[in-house]
Amino acid sequence: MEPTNHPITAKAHTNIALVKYWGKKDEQLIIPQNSSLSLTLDEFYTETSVAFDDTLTTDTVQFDDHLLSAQASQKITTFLDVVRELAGITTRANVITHNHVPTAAGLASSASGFAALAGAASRAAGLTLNRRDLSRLARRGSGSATRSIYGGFAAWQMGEDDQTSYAYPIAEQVDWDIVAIALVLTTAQKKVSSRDGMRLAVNTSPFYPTWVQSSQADFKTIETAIASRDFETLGHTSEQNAMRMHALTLSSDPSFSYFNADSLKAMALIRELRAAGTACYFTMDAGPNIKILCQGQDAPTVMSQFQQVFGPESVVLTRPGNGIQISD
Ligand code: 2P0
Repeated sequence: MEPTNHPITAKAHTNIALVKYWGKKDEQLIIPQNSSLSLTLDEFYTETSVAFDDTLTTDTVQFDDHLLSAQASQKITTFLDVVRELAGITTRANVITHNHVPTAAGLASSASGFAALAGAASRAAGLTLNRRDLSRLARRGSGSATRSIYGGFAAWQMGEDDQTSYAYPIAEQVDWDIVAIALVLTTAQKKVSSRDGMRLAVNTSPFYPTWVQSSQADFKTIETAIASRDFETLGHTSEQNAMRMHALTLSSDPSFSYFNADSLKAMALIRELRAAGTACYFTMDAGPNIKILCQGQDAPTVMSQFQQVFGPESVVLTRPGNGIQISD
């Protein structure tokens, strides 16, 4: 394979999991214990350029205009090694990456980051991968990146090995008015990484086998709700699934939590809004920020409630986003 003689740029959006990925059965290849399902979001994305260059002796990574140290770019170099092996090359690369997240939202995600890197690096290395193979490659960087190859609703089929663990589209064009409102409650780094948190759950939570079972039931329920545009079932099941994932952190040894006081306050407010008749539901990942799922018609009401409590800059409206785009 011959690397291209010019940089290749890819743009990939982040995604919010409605059925969460939490736990691996192969740490090296990132094969998950359960299938997951997500909605790609338009507002948060990563743009990455990659050029392989014979004159380089090491990979260089520029991240939001800062040059990363060799230590900070280790995960990227390890990922580029996977691409080099696939392409049969040893050439080092220049990587330039920008995360587009509004007002230092602290929502930067390894999902958009490794999806964009997989797209740009594979094409720059001379490979032409179809989207399924691109999702398998993105998976090697970070599990959630597997799903960010596709727009709209996407699923990551857990599979059992490198060939069978990939993402596929469920509905790339979302023709109903569903939105996610991101509540930015803190921009602080999380204390327990997803990677460490999920390993601890697999190894120590007595509830882990039940999680695997119940998440598969949630997957089927949400798949059906998407097909029938049943927003309430989708929202309710997503919220339940998120809380069951967080129950794994509480039941790990040592136990920990991604909640902070504001997360609990936001959840209580969503339950109140719901009791008063607004169909809105929450979900939460490996950090205290909350995402609210609702329909476009209810977004102004929901947003104004949260703007009053947490400040206008903490509330960001996002809609279903597109799949990966790669320059020629
Ligand atoms: C998800 N999360 O499905 C779940 C829900 C966070 C909570 O995937 O170890 O950065 O790189 O595969 O993908 C975040 O974990 O973890 C994640 P690795 P990743 O979106």
